[in-house]
Amino acid sequence: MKKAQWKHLGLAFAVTPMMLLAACGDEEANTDEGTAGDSGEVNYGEEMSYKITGIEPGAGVVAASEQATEDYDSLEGWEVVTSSSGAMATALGEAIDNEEPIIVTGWSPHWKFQKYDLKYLEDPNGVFGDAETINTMVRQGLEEENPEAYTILDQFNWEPADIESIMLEVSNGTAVEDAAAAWIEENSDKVAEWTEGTETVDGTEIELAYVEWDTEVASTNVVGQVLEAQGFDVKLTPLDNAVMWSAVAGGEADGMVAAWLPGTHATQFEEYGEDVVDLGANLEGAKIGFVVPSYMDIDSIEDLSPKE
Ligand code: PBE
Repeated sequence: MKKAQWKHLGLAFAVTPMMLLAACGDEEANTDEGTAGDSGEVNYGEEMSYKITGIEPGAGVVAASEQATEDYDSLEGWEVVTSSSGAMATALGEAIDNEEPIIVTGWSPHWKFQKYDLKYLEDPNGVFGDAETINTMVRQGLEEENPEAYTILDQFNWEPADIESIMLEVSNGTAVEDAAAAWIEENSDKVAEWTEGTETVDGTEIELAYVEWDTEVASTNVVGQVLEAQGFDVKLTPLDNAVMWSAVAGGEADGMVAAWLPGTHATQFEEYGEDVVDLGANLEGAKIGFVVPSYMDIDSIEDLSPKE
């Protein structure tokens, strides 16, 4: 179901030098039109006002994107405009409807790859890191004080296809509570592995922190419902990224299933890592980077042009 994101890799190396040559020779044609020169190359930067469509300011992918605008000569003069994950998705949808260029601060798993034909821009400098895991972090003392919840959180583990199916439903208008409940019902075997070896409780409180990113909304709701079915009194608390980490580190929240490592939340892990308990990956194969519609005629961050 997931699109092959690397299918353009080979092509990029062949195309890039040609495009650069073409760009040098066609400067005037490009400035006149603002769109296509004789070579057929498009000045996407100008069309996008040298703006990258970001999400919440606290997100790791935004920090990495800002880093990219500093590291890549091709992004000199570009700006990452922050907003929200929802606003980014809306902007992406509108651009695609109009076949306009857009660069978003993207991540996977995400429903956008199922709904649209998209690609990651290659990142030869490695600013966005490689494949990541999403880890579960809990507060110190949870294992002793709330062993049943600790065990369920520790055993929570699923695949990109699982979370994507929920995210897609939600993006199509289903309430996340309903999408999570339906997934749980259809995946009782998987859920049974998470609760294996635990006993039900009678209203023990458990608070999970999360950020309102599509991925985390889906995962946190699923885990919350599984805990609820085991008898817990569950509270889900949406926070800013840094606050989520500090809440678990300080024990205000019991845990979270939203730690993107090793790259995306490296700063937060460095700051709070010693004060949280890392229960390891709940999902493998996550990734962040610049994402563009496949109709855009570029493959790498280096194919963009600095602001003139
Ligand atoms: N995200 C989704 C988050 C982690 C989960 C990639 C938007 C971030 O960038 O911090």
